[in-house]
Amino acid sequence: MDNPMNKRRNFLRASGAALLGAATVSRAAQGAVPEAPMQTSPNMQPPLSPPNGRPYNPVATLNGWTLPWRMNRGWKEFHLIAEPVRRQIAPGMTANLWGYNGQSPGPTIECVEGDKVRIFVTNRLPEHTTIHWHGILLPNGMDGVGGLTQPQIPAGKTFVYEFEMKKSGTFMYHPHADEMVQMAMGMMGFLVVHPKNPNFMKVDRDFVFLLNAFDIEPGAATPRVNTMLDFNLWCWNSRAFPGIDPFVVRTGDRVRIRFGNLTMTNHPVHMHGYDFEVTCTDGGWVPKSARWPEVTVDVAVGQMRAFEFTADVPGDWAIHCHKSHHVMNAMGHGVPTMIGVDHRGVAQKIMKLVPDYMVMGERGMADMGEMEMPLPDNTLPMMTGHGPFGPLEMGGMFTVVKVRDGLARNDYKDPGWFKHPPGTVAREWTGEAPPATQAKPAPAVTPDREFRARKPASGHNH
Ligand SMILES: [Cu+2]
Repeated sequence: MDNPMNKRRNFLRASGAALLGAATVSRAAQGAVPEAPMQTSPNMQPPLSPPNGRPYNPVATLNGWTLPWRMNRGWKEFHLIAEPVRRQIAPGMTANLWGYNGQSPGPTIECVEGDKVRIFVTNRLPEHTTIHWHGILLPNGMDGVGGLTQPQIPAGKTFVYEFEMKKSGTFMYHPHADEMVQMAMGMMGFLVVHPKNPNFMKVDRDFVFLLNAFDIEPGAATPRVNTMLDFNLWCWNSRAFPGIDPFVVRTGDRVRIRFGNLTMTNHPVHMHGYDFEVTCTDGGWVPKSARWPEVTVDVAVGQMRAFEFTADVPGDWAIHCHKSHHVMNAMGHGVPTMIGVDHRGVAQKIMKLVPDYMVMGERGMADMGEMEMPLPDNTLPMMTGHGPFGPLEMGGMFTVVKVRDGLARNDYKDPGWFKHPPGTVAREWTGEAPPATQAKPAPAVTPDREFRARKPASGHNH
């Protein structure tokens, strides 16, 4: 495309790549703001191995990427650009959001305990903003609360944050200015501080994502920003199923999955096939003696959790929020419960008046996963996705942990559906049906003596 915006992006992307290779900065460039790399793809980019500075094991950002930096006289320098972006939520739907460096969420920032970081923030939004570094221990004036610890960053201006990373762990960043609007529009990002010792709590695969939610009217592209509770698109990293990447894992890998919740409600995140332990929160690492096994971890608003497991059973294991309306896309709200309602006759009468009338939900809603319902443009089906055995009937906060034998260490490519060994899939029973047992009449209940004895005589029951 010939639009000047794309030209700028391509230029910056190219210079971002060059930036990576450069361990030092020329004297002339030392005083200048570093280039801001941009990302145009909503797909997961390979983990970014550190080209300089202290070594660490990089994370993989679901449907996201890591922000390159430059080293400048002992400081790790990053450049974030707050700006309007277009984000594909899933194939078939793109939203007008606000984010950083071309995407929502913004790029993951990775650094190491002890690093001195300098983060430039350029504001290309139509209003002021700030960035709060959620969970990071830092000097008060670097905390990013507009009006309280710093002046707001006006539209068009660049501010700089400088602090030392005092401890390792799992953190995030988000505006602390016009918060309801700016978070409803998708402004947030992940921040990982790796331990100084790369062998501390070492894992083979380390995934990160943020839970976020939008309220986008079917057929529209821009979120409503005054919504308090009634969001209709439940996302991981501004993606909804079937747009969320799978967690691709090699059999035997030690795996960590870290997430933060910037929606306005809690999410019980449930993984099938494994039990796991929460090993980190936004407050820090959880000591072994304080962990307990779980298969679901509830993450409250503004919290972060990381859990770990050893991937010793191959398969396609569902992972999702356990609130059933959070594994659905928009359109779910106005549909009445029709289970058990007999439509015969009624449908014919209505069809005389409304030729396209369709009866929905008489036997449950599963038909809707299969049916190609007419939808407005730029709208995701409410229940969708296809697996190797048919429609998945999911949406929103749902994806799959794909555990496979023999993957290469850095292979995060989708391996396709699991091929189950013969005889290991639930199947239809075609033998003789079990004999129908007739329920025996229940024996007459005789109140037992002790109970009668204890019964209060006065009739007071409490
Ligand atoms: Cu949820």
